[in-house]
Amino acid sequence: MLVRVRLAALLGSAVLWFAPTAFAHVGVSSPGYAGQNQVLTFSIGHGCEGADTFRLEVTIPKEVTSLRAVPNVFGEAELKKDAAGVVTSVVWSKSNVRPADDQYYQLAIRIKVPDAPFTTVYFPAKQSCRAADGKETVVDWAALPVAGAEPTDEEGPPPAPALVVLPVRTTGWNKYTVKNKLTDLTVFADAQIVWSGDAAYSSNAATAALIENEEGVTKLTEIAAGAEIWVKY
Ligand SMILES: [Cu+2]
Repeated sequence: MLVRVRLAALLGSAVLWFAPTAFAHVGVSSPGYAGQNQVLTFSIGHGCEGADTFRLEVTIPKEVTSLRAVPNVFGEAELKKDAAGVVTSVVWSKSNVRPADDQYYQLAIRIKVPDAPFTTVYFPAKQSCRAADGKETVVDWAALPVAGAEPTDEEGPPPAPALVVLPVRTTGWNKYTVKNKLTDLTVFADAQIVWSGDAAYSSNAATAALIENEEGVTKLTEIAAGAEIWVKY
């Protein structure tokens, strides 16, 4: 515990470091916080081989039961619903197609984030582009990760936008019980430090070096189901 206090004191003066979220293609702002009303932004990194994007259809997973679309430069969204009135997809489209792919579009929805911490929710998206000569292209951002495989960036099928759900947090220390085993600790990329017993993790290189060099502290690489952890944001 002494060790923990000492490291914590060191962290007190550390500058918060936020991981830039990579939106290479079509992605969603992540993480979400369990049970919270939150605006999710879908970013369209680029069009289709030089052609402007004129339509995006986002499939809404069953876990999301409360949703509103945010109007944007595409206008107001069309909400597709099933027989029970549940929104199954959100469609934005615009009629003015630009002659070049030179815009960065952000399209947003406000949802109640599913109350399921440490899970990932997928929003498959269909991107449609139209070139100056009228040729249309559709890209399906729908691939789900394959267990054990490295996530690919430019190769492989286009990945579905993924929302990582984390427990509600406050600045400072947060105590959680992890329900499912966690092997990817990068969900804590913007935490200063994560403790589980005498093991610690940080995505910050300087803090990670402190962890490595501190006697009696081991490097936390995964978290067992049912473990209690302390996370400092
Ligand atoms: Cu891309």
